[in-house]
Amino acid sequence: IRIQRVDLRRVRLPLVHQFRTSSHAKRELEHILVAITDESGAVGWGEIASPSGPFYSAETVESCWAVARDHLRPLVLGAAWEHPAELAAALGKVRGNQFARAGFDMAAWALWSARQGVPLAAALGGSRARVEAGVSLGIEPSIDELLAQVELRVAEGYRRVKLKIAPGWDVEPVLAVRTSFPEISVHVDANGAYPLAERDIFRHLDTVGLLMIEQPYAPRAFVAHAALQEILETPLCLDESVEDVEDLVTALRLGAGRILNIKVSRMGGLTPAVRAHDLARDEGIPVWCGGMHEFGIGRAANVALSSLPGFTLPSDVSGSDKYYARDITTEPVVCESGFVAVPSAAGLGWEPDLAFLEECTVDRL
Ligand code: OSB
Ligand code: MG
Repeated sequence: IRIQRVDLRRVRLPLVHQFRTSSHAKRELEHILVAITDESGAVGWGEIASPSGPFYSAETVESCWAVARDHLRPLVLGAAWEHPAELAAALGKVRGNQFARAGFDMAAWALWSARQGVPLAAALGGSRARVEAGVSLGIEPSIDELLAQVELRVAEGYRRVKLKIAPGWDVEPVLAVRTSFPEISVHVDANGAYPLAERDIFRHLDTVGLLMIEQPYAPRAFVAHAALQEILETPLCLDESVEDVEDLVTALRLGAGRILNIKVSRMGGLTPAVRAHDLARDEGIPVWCGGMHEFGIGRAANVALSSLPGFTLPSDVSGSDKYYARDITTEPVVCESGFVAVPSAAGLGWEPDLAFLEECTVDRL
């Protein structure tokens, strides 16, 4: 396969509900879409779902745009490949910049699976017909507003909620949700907001019956996570810490967590995400697929990835409507009774809505 054309566009969508994490709040998102066209005219779409600012990882929309334009696009235009893993290896010449690389890797898998005539999920090794979805709830202005959000999502059929926590917004809101909704599974995500000396909050959260505690400390703090895991019953789950498979090897060796959140964006694409899945499965670590508020293209990739056998915990693959009044695909991703159906059509399974994309595109190349 030779890619003859690479189109990049920056696309903006408003969020239906403000989302606040320990680091920042957002009301609209700008992601970069990558469309690659091969010699047969087949097109594959990918999404670079980087946040605007460098608060989740070092990347930003601006850095992704520059790296995509100046480094990844030329690499993709120059490469010949038979399988997406070969293209991913070529993209690996660029260090870091996982979000940017992920968009190209995703586009290659979408194109390749369509050309093979198989659904992306099957191409990746997935076998599930539907994947269990959870929702991620941001920090709300009050506990009552948080409880209202949980109630809404439970009424929609979700049975697992993840609550964002931060110093000053942790034990109290988590206990309130736990006691008001005893039947759902709850997990918390600190996005690395706690100082390494903080133990008491986590000892307290350890008594609440949480599914997991996600990324309590800073990304590079593998040793601190291992020390915390030793004193807790609740599994720790790494997110930001694991940017490549070698980080996972480090985490496993140290015992820095018992669950892994795999994100296509954070790992640099579907190719490394599948590798991380395989390694975690061999080591007996349950995994789930994390999200970055993806638009329909990235969301479709998350659904496909979540169909792999090691994804035994609910993933952050909520329906498009959780975030967007209208998604960029002709059909939205739909969650029913807590599950998203895995498409059986060849390729990504969702098509971009080209007319609507024109309306939300703010820049292109
Ligand atoms: O830590 O999982 C995270 C969104 C932005 C940055 C970090 C995270 C998130 C989410 C979104 O929790 C989950 C989703 O896409 O549904
Ligand atoms: Mg997280």
